[in-house]
Amino acid sequence: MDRSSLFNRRGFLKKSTLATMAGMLGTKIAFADHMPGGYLPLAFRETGLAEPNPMLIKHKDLIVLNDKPWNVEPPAYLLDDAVTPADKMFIRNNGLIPDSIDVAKWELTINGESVKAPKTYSLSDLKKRFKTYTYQLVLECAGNGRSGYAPQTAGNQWSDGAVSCAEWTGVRLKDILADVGLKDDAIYIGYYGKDLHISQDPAKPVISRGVPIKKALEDETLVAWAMNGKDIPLTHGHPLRLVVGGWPASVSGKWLHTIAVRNKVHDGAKMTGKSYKVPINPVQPGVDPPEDQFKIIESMPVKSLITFPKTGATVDLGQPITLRGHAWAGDRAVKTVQVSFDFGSTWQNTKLQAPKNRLAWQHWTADLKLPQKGYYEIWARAVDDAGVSQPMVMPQWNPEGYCNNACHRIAVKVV
Ligand SMILES: Nc1nc2c(c(=O)[nH]1)N[C@H]1C(S)=C(S)[C@@H](COP(=O)(O)O)O[C@H]1N2
Ligand SMILES: [Mo]
Repeated sequence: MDRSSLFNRRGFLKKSTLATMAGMLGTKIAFADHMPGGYLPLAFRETGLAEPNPMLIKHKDLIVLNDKPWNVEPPAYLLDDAVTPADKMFIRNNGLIPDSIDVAKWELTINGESVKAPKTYSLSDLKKRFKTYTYQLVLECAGNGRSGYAPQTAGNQWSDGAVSCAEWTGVRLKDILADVGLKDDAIYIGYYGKDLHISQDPAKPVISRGVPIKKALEDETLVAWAMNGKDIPLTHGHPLRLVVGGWPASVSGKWLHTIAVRNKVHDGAKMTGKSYKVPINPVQPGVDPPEDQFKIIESMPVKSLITFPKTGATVDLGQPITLRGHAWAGDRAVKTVQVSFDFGSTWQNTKLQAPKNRLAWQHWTADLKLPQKGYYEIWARAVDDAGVSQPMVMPQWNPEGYCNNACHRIAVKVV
């Protein structure tokens, strides 16, 4: 990590760095103006990451794919919790975290061609005027699993960790939109967040995506101010975030300040071109068709993770192990999860729980007895309630490397 981006020319922590640190600590640094030049507070040295890392109070085992902007993922075994805690949650930023956030002055504006009249709410308006709901929602980056595609595609080379299921609290977008009043021609919404383009040019948009009005009006689509019962962490969208479970997490806009209700498909940054799109017709790996032959990714495909044990575990012969993991299927529910330890020749059922609520992930466990000494791969395969299964090795290749829902595997040794 480049220290010069944290310190100003005189060698003191930049105001923006201090604001970020305060956000991470949940409180201001007292006597910050007394800190010596070049000094980095202890709390930001003990993250265990190779370099001091002020953006993240994150588990030391997280893997940094990129620090400009921050893209960070947990290895699969860190996703073992039923509800993903903040310190183990992946980060996908397209730009720079906003510099200064004044929660007292934060507003949400609803505008666009298809509102009867634009309307603006303060955070306390939102909390007072609408009923509050809490849901566990799966947010998976559409690029999760990209590193598994051959030939390799451009973009962050995520393994399997760009997915989370946290508990989000806020108000229903549909209640806000009912209060604003929509015209009959409303077909899409688009969000705008306060993050800065990597060039620091405020005129350049970072990301502004959206969903069809039908998805926007679902009960579980939230405008949220809390995650896991606390203020949303700065990196994950503090103080306000759109949360749309089951779809590419790129539609869940962080640092939310505006939602536009559109009379056409939203055309914000990363809605156009080939971003978050896949070819309408399957292509041969390596073939990149023209733009007009792509469609926008909507519900994410069925997928599962093995979160216990971790790859590299050693088991004594005859000792049973209980595997654990989660499974999810975009807008659908998961019907079954099976596991195999013989490269998919035979499969055994797991115990699969119902989701806490629609669009939450489902937990599964399986008791396994590995029959002889040696190296094993354990594979997990989920099937959704429409009968669609995870592919064993690789799904349909696509030029941007999205939606890789191939079976997750772990390697263990029996000794
Ligand atoms: N404002 C804003 N919202 C954003 C992004 C962003 O860069 N800026 N990234 C999106 C993408 S691509 C993903 S995958 C998720 C990541 O959410 P997380 O960092 O909280 O895990 O946020 C989405 N919302
Ligand atoms: Mo993403």
